[in-house]
Amino acid sequence: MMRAARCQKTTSVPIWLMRQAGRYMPEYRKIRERVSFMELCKTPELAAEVMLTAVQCLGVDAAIIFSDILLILEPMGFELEFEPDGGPKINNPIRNSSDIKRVRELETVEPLEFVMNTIRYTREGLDDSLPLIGFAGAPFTLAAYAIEGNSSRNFRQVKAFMHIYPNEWREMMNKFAISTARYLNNQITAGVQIVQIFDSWVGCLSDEDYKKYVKPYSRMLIDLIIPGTPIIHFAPGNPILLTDIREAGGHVIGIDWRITIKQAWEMIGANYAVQGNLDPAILLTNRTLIRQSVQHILRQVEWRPGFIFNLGHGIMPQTPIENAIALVDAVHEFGIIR
Ligand code: 1CP
Repeated sequence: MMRAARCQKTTSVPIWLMRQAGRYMPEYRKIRERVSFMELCKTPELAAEVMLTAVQCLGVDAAIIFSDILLILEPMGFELEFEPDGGPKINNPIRNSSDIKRVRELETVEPLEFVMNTIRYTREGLDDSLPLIGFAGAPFTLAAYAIEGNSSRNFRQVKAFMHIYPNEWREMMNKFAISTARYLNNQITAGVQIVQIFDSWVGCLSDEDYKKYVKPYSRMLIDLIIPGTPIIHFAPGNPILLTDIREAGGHVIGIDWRITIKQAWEMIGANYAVQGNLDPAILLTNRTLIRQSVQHILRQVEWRPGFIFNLGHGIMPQTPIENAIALVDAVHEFGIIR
């Protein structure tokens, strides 16, 4: 996984899955019967156990810390809750220009020390050969939740805000970039080997708006990260943005299923590693179709160095666990590099 992230030759194709620990797993649902999602994130021993169980059950080649991109919003001045169905809710979202004063830069990671402890416990329980991935939300995706207040389909409020209040937008995006860099650097010091930046909803923008309202802050964040740790930049939803996403930074570019790996690599350039890009819906089908889809993706890769197999977005809660295992097994079977 580490060699692939650095575009070096490997003997096999590494695989991990976004949201590999979660509601599709019976062990996870059992733990969630007794603790809320937020409590689980804030109980490092339990959070580590959830991820270690998933890694062991699936046989993946990396662990990601069990946490959430939205937790940083609490110490930055937002009242964050998760609904019983798991959906996030912010009780004091940003709605006008004066609200921006409430956004506090994260000056110390002390309020997020539980994440650092999750890293320590997970690292302790994880096989030495497997890397641990740290993560955070990118400035735009954090801003989307801070302004919309919950999950959104059309992102109308965040888009309207950035067009109407460009100065306040800049101020807020700067705070998200600086705070997130501090958070990720502390994750690195606490023991993660790779970091992934999730810009999960940025695909709702045009390339022009991405360049103007988002790219400078994603770049600022990435430039502030301690050199030497590979960075995965995952910004799905709109393949037109890929050239700009690569320019914003990162060593590995995350790809969704809307574009083939081959097309993506042409846009991004051979010096970058790519991660992706199976449609998570394929995991709702059957073993035969999953195995065919794996072979189809691997054919596109043509054994080039710098490929990490993953889904194009998070695993769906309806996914049968045996299908997720079949995927990992198929990548390990067909991904041997001669
Ligand atoms: O296995 C893992 O990867 C677990 C760690 C993890 C990660 C990396 C969780 C646990 N969340 C995330 C990242 C995350 N959180 C993202 C980026 C990934 C992506 O694009 O899918 C996003 C957008 C969130 C925000 C969030 N938190 C959502 C999405 C809501 C929306 O707008 O659609 C949800 C449902 C949560 C809660 C959450 N986070 C994680 C889990 C397992 C859950 C479900 C909680 C539960 O009901 O138990």
